[in-house]
Amino acid sequence: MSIFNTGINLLNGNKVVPVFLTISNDYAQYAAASISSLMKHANPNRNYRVIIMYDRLSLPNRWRLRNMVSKNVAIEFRKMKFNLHLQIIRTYCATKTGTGDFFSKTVYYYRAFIARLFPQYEKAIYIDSDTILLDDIGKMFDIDLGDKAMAARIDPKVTNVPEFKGYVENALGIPASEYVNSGVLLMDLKKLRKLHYITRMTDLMKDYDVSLVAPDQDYLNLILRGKIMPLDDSWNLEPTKDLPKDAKLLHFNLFNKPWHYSNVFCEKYFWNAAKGTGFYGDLQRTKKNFTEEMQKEDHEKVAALIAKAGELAKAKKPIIKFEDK
Ligand SMILES: [Mn+2]
Repeated sequence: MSIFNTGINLLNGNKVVPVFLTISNDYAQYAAASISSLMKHANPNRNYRVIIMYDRLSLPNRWRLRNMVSKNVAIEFRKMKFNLHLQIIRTYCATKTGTGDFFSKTVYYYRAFIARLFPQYEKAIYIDSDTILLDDIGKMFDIDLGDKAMAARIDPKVTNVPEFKGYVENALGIPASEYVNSGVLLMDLKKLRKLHYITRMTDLMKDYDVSLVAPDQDYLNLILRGKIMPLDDSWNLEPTKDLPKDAKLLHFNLFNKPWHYSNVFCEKYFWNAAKGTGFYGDLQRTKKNFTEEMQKEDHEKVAALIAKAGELAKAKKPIIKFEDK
């Protein structure tokens, strides 16, 4: 069977597990490792569709990702086309975030479009490209959301870093114990459509002249407050020395990427997954070419982000007032 046929029979299956990633060329290498780990742990009796939303992803990179397709995991692409919401996001990124800012790239915001752009799905998963699966993602898909619009993990960086905690509680007005990380999401797309999620997000971006610390994640928390179910920690774990036995998904969040640094906790899971892809050589080169100068910049970015959070944490009242209409 040619690769053109593989996956076609998945199109009509109503029990397909849709998993979204949003990338551009510089994410392709580690997104490949994430997808490879998803395939390795996929249930052979189930069908999955990995849907890559992209902007500026070269044809060779799309080919290499497309070639990873397996018997029960289809790989599809959706280029983000111009629309007014995207224009608002681009304007926000160009004017409210610095060039060295982690969130200056519009690709971070594409997850907000999933409900709007894919009306054929009622439920879907989104994962960051800096994740590695250690278990079947279909198990997360099966979690019953009840009356919630989403499931996501309470963000450990916010509960553990005082500047982030102060920022979330004072500037956003959300208790740290409720604030979630947006790197792994189980979404009820019907509910998100009903809430007009993307419109609410871009309305906030237009209406408030503020530069947030983690913009799309902050907006997500503001808009969906009270509508999010806490996802078990095992589905969005930060790398540690000793992983808990029930670990299901690793998230190399924000800093200390294994493709940049040596002796990163849990790096072996990443490199093992990367080996099975056509991007292994690229990843080795990326790591080799990550100079001391770049490490220094990386550390400065981290420090700047924490300092920005610390500054905004001084707010006497929330800087954004989201009204649930
Ligand atoms: Mn991440």
